[in-house]
Amino acid sequence: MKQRTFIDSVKVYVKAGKGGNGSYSFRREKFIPYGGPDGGDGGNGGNIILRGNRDEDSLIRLHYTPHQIAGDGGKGLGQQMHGRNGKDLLLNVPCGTEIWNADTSAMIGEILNDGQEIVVAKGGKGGIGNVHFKTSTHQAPTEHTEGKLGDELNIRLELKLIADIGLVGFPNAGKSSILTGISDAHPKIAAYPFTTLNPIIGTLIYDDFIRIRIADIPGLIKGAHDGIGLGYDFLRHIERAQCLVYVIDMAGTDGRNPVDDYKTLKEELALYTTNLTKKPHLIVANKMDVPEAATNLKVFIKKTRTTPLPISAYTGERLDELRELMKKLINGEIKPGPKKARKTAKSAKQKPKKVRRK
Ligand SMILES: Nc1nc2c(ncn2[C@@H]2O[C@H](COP(=O)(O)OP(=O)(O)OP(=O)(O)O)[C@@H](O)[C@H]2O)c(=O)[nH]1
Ligand SMILES: [Mg+2]
Repeated sequence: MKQRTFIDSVKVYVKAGKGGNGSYSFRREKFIPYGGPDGGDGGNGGNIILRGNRDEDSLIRLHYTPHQIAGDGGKGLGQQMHGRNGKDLLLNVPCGTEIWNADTSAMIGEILNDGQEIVVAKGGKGGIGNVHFKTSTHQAPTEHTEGKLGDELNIRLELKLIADIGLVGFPNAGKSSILTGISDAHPKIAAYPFTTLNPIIGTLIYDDFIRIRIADIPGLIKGAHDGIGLGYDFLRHIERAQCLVYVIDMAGTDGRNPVDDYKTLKEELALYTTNLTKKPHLIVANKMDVPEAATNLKVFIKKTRTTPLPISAYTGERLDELRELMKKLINGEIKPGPKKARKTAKSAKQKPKKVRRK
């Protein structure tokens, strides 16, 4: 199946409706001479409103319709009739959309929840009809006001998908296979790098109805922070994730070295604008069904002084354990960091540095 283009940044011109003009008219009826003013007010212009919708997962709709114009308010009429209000324009966007004023670069707001609404352009107020200008000394006013113009601006929308946990790793490490194995998502899986081109969100639902959203993003490679490969741009989608899961291909497919992969991955995450290695994380050793993986894992543990969870997305081995660990990770029950760092900190506490005597 062809993957749909993923759009995570769009510029949209928005124009709210103009207010309708106030009317000027006089009551004319048989047997009622000097009926007086009866011009009604104009209707208000329609607003442009962005609304969070959990079923949307990209900004593609707005990418193809970058001009959005709300309805104008109707003009006021005689017999004190109020003009109709212009129709609001509701635009559905995914949760996690930031809204910026593209003309001034100021932030307008952020849609985080399903159903949350933000008015990005306010419709103009309707004008006032001549009925309101009547006073005891001014019985036949012709004054009335025109409707005001609505807001008109360019906005820029930036999508940062909201997930609790982000899966990071080299291409082909098996991130999408893991997501498929543990959640309801069905990302594309294949034996070539950069199979995943767009971030994909899967939801883990536990027996106690706790839900955890997991993001699978395109694989990272060395030099990603310099724009090499695909994945770096997509790190912004896991910038807001609470925790990360590092996925390491322990089989060393295509002559890869798991220890080097781990080090490079950490370097690339550290070079991101907000150092992503600071997030609580879990290391997963995938492809343990492959015979060489066991030896590689031993070397990996020794060299990196970490305790990865050995799994196989292919056979499903220990995926249940991974699900439980993910829950613990989110609940802050897992203390991250390599063993070495913790050990050094501990030993530093126990053995104070000796001061050399002269
Ligand atoms: N033997 C074995 N193969 C696996 C395992 N997990 C994934 N694979 C295979 O590895 C290849 C890559 O898997 P993907 O899940 O697409 O990897 P990915 O990390 O999402 O890759 P990108 O989207 O390209 O970054 C596929 O051919 C999978 O069948 C595993 O546990 N064991
Ligand atoms: Mg993938």
